[in-house]
Amino acid sequence: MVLAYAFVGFDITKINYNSITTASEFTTTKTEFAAYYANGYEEHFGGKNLTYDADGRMTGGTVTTYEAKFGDTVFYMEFSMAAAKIQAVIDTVSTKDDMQLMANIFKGADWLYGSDNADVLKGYAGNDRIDGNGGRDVMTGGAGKDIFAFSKYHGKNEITDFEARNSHSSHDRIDLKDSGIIDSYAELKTMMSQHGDDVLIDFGKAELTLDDVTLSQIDRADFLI
Ligand SMILES: [Ca+2]
Ligand SMILES: [Ca+2]
Ligand SMILES: [Ca+2]
Repeated sequence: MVLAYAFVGFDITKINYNSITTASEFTTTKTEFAAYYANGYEEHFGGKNLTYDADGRMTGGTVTTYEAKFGDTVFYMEFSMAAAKIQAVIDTVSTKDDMQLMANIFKGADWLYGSDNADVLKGYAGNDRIDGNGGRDVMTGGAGKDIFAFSKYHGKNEITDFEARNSHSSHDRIDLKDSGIIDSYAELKTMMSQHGDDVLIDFGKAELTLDDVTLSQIDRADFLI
């Protein structure tokens, strides 16, 4: 299970570890591989038994944390991956393998927390819990029965692949238990409308768009209230 937290707007689909090859300074210890950029940005991989070759490339051990910092922490995640696999991704210019790495890291049941700014969060396979928090977030659950948390403190969020129970055997749900907005499905229903291909749930200030979903596909079972 991966725990991922964004503290400032973060786009998980834009991760490109090849940029590490452009960093100006590095830390290469048994427990940390860190890259420091001229502009102040930092990337830290924490781990166990990390080993390196003469060029400072990771060759062995396990990476268990990743932290991006720009002054404060921008993004943090806890996971487990062979350091050599991450190094292989650092070595290539293509971002295709970065996305494959993310799909691999997030293949289980994960928890993803967004910042108060605009985030792009993706759960990939597994039954994930995704909470975008404030800001205009774009969330993708991927395969599996995902739960998207939403409340009046959230911004204008979008779920790109909401799988309603009526149309999918393994379906996603929206958790409104701590929403502070509604306490019945009847009330919720009055806030839902069809906007083109999408269902819009208008909570006033906060808004949730379910892409490519029709109102007829949505029912009480799609929500935790
Ligand atoms: Ca996942
Ligand atoms: Ca957010
Ligand atoms: Ca899903």
